[in-house]
Amino acid sequence: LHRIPRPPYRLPLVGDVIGANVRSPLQDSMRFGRRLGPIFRRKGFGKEIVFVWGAELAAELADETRFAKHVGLGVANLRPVAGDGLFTAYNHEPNWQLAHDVLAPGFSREAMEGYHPMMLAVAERLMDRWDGERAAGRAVDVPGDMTKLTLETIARTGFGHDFGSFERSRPHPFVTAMVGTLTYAQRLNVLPAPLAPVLLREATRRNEAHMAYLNQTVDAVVAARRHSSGEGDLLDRMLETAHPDTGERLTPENIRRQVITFLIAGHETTSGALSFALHYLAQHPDVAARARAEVDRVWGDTPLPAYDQVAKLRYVRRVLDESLRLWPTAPAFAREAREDTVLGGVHPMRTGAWTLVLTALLHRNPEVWGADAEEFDPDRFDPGAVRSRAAHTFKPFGTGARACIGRQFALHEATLVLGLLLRRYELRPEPDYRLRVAERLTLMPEGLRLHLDDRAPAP
Ligand code: MNH
Repeated sequence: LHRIPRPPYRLPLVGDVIGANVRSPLQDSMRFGRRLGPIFRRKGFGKEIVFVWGAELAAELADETRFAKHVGLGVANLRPVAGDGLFTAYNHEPNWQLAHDVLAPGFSREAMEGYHPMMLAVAERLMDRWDGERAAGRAVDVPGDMTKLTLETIARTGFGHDFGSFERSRPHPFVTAMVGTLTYAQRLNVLPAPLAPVLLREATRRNEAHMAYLNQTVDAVVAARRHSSGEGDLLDRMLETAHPDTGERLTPENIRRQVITFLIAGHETTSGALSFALHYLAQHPDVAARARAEVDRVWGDTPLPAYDQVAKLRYVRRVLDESLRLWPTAPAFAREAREDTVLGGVHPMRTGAWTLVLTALLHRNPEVWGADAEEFDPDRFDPGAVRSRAAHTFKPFGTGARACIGRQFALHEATLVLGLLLRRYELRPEPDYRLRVAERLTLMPEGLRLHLDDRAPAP
């Protein structure tokens, strides 16, 4: 460990407090990392964490024969909510493989094609609302509305449930409870474990209430389905499908964990990704014009794009990738050694020892992305540029067997929505807006509001 650089100032007990802010552990770590180099450590309240953002080291950690997902920190803190659901399951828990095999077909091409009309219907609800705001000359609350959109999308496609988000002026209580538990799970990371229950007594009580609300909501969704039937959505798979080889089924308690997992994992990060992309489009009118021209060319006058027309928006997709490069909304993931090993030929790791891959900084590593790595430029994702880049340097969806199961779902939904919005609106930023990023394990642009203008006639 002594070979790994750490910040110079360290107090007993509290650790590297200088420059640390409990509300922004990730952005603090990015600042430390830039100074300390591709592998570094930080200590807070007795916990020492090793971070990696060097390209070679990250590529090594992606080797599934030597490393695997580690359920630690924020992910482990979500165990009380999400239990052995797919995202929070330990590698050795049998319910991971079982649920993975039962649910994977829910993300096949055929399944996605089935979700497409529902995704379109939700996007139209958003545009109805935005048309009203445009007519009234009001700016829209981007993260708030993207959260409504993505929550409705996963709830309807996955579970046949309608939260009625667009009929509400305030966020649905499910969202408030979810944001509460995510924020709480993040706070536990930055407080000393023995003191957390004391310091967070009030917060802990609130968190219990939030978890109870999440459970209750999910139980109601499942109960409703037991009396009717869905059309082969995720919930149907959970309730009806036996494992093709073993015939095993998910238990009711595990189904509850999976539903919570999918309702949260299935919307929070996509909402952030869409919000950052809209921010960058508003800040870069040249990029927006190019993307809009592509939508016009590929979609023509079809009022409702077909499933196949979405993946053809190559440039819109690059805008999304570039946004996820700068602000990967799940900004880190943890990897543990399967056997005793030596990382980078210098850092010994025992079986089970783990490190955090700091995706947000790996994605800004100048050795990979060049001296202008901090700039927004979708052309970095031109096929030629991608081919000439080292492998394992773009990891917004994690890596290996435990990588994101919802990747295609998120990319389809987000590309579709960006296409529809670009076709309909010109996005104008508020003149004095400076990007601030809020952290609650995931990332979100804080206070982002955009003005909607009628589209300028094509030049
Ligand atoms: Mn998603 C795992 C990022 C959208 C459901 N997701 C992960 C991981 C990352 C991630 C990173 C791996 C975490 C780790 O290694 O500890 N996910 C994203 C991002 C988006 C996203 C950036 C959107 C953009 N995720 C979605 C959507 C769904 C979903 C949409 C569901 C519909 N994700 C999951 C699940 C897992 C996961 C479930 C856990 C998979 C597993 O461990 O088997």
